[in-house]
Amino acid sequence: MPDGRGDPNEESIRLEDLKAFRQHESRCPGHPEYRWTAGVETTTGPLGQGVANSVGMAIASKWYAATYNREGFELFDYDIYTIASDGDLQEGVSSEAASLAGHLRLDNLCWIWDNNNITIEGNTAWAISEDVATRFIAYNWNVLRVGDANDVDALTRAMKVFKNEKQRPTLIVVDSHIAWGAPTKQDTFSAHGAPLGGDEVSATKAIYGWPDEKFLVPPTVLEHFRAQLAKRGGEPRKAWEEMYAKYEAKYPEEAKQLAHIKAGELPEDWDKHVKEFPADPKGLATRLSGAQALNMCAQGVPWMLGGSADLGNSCLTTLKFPGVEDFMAPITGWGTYKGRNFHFGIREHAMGSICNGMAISGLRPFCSTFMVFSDYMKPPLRLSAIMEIPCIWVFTHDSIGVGEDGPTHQPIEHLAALRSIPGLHTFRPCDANETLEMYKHITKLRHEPAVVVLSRQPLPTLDRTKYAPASNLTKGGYVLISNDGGKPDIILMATGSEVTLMLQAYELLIKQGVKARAVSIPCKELFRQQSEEYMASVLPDSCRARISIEAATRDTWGMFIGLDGEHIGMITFGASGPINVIQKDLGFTVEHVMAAAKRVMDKKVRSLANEAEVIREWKRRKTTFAEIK
Ligand SMILES: Cc1ncc(C[n+]2csc(CCOP(=O)(O)OP(=O)(O)O)c2C)c(N)n1
Ligand SMILES: [Mg+2]
Repeated sequence: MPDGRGDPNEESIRLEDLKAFRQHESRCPGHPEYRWTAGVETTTGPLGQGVANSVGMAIASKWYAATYNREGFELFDYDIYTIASDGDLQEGVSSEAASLAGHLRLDNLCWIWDNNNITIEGNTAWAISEDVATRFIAYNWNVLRVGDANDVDALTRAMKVFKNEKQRPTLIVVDSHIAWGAPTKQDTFSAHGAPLGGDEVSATKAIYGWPDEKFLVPPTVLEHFRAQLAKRGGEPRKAWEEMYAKYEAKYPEEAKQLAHIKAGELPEDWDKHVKEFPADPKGLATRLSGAQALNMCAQGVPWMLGGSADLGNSCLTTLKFPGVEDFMAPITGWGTYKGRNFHFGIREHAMGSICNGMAISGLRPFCSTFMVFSDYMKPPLRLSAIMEIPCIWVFTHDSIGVGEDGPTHQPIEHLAALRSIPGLHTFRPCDANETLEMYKHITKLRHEPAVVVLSRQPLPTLDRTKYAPASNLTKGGYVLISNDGGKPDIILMATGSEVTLMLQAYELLIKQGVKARAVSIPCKELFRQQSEEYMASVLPDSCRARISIEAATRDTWGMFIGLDGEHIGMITFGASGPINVIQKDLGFTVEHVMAAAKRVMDKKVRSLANEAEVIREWKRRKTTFAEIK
């Protein structure tokens, strides 16, 4: 989907842009950037991301073809070509992505490997000795070799073999030389990052038989290029547009969907399956209400699709409404390329990068894993924010509530990490209706990626006749309940599972005659985008006795609680055991909140020295067997 800046008919990169390579605001930045320079299809700075994105793009091509092509109307049959470097193929993410591409039999995918044996430190032989081609054969790829990058005939033959391959993705190993022709710099690692230098450039041009001029484009070259491109692209484009006009007449519903996808819009009645949750003190885990809310939204948006890294049964992100299939190679008999449920396998990193490729292709992908494993997918999370593409990242088992799975599975610092990514909106809803409002909000996003943080344990579905409506979620934070008439003695804040605890403390406080308010902040980033007036109405400056409660590190709570407030959160890793035991052990009890409330109202906030003592105590308790001996 073309989505670059400015006029689509304007030249994407002009000679002046090339001259401003790497300069501020240049269309030729250090690494090409999606939505910055028209024609750049993805942001590929971190090695491995681009090739993994290409698997998502190839998936999208297959999905569009299977979903929208009709007999006599081959609207979609496009292939994806990717130029891969040594570094791309050394990165683990490319192995995960290639493994899945081979498994899915994406015969529309062609990686062209610039096999120049050079990376930044030196020769590739210093760091890698495996037979990459054989590895790709094991991944079920068709592997071809072109022994000389300048052999255009051999390259053309390889491309033809790719076009005829109907079972597997293709890897073309192209042997090449970095800085080819440079008399002293060819095949050296210094040619990767540093300019060759004036003399070396002149000497190289002499070897090429090229005039020694800078930024020279002879008019004949320009004419040839324009004539070729117009001739090659113009006719097929016209034919395609004619076919599309007939398709539109014959299949108006499908054409309407395609128009929506292209414009980044939703179908008019996309939310017709959306239904609020009734109040329920017992409630349900937000991963469960999330499953229902995701299904309600996805049922109305046919191009919302995704899956999990083998945790679909726990994260509950499987689409379950009638007509949904698994995305599989049809030959397996387990699904089709029309499928909307994906099995990414235990390949979190590639799952993220593949979703980015799908989003760039106009689809609305979601994917899920346990929140603690979001670490495995940090690069694509970050890139979705840089590229401003609306991926939906679903992370369940969001805190110490995972109980018996213990500290390795209890995300503590992850909320802080996710919230620290500019442009990424992280949501941690407190009940079923906030979860539903969150999915409604996210479904409408066009350029913002969103993180969905969901609980494993049940949370009460709040009675919204008593508490403020969940639709306030779109403001990021709101007063759930108050008895303070605008002048609170204390403000309590919480997100997700800790909202229940906050409300218990709130009830006790008002019984004691305290003027209090309880604030739910499901999305800090959205909250911070509200007007000053709104922020001040939720968190009035007059009240500095403030408490935040979240079973995670303190991260940015300081900006809401101020110097006089206290955060009830995690300083150490969690522990293994039943959830109620752990919550008590780690201080998530109403008694603890009440004690903190008294401290902040008495202006006797706990000092940092107390935190140091908590850490010392934690270490004492973790004294190892070896040390005891
Ligand atoms: C994930 C990641 N790690 C490290 C880098 C820094 N880096 C940039 S290029 C490169 C390797 C260059 O070798 P190659 O990929 O073979 O490209 P060539 O120099 O042959 O064009 C490295 C390590 C990066 N961009 N991304
Ligand atoms: Mg190289």
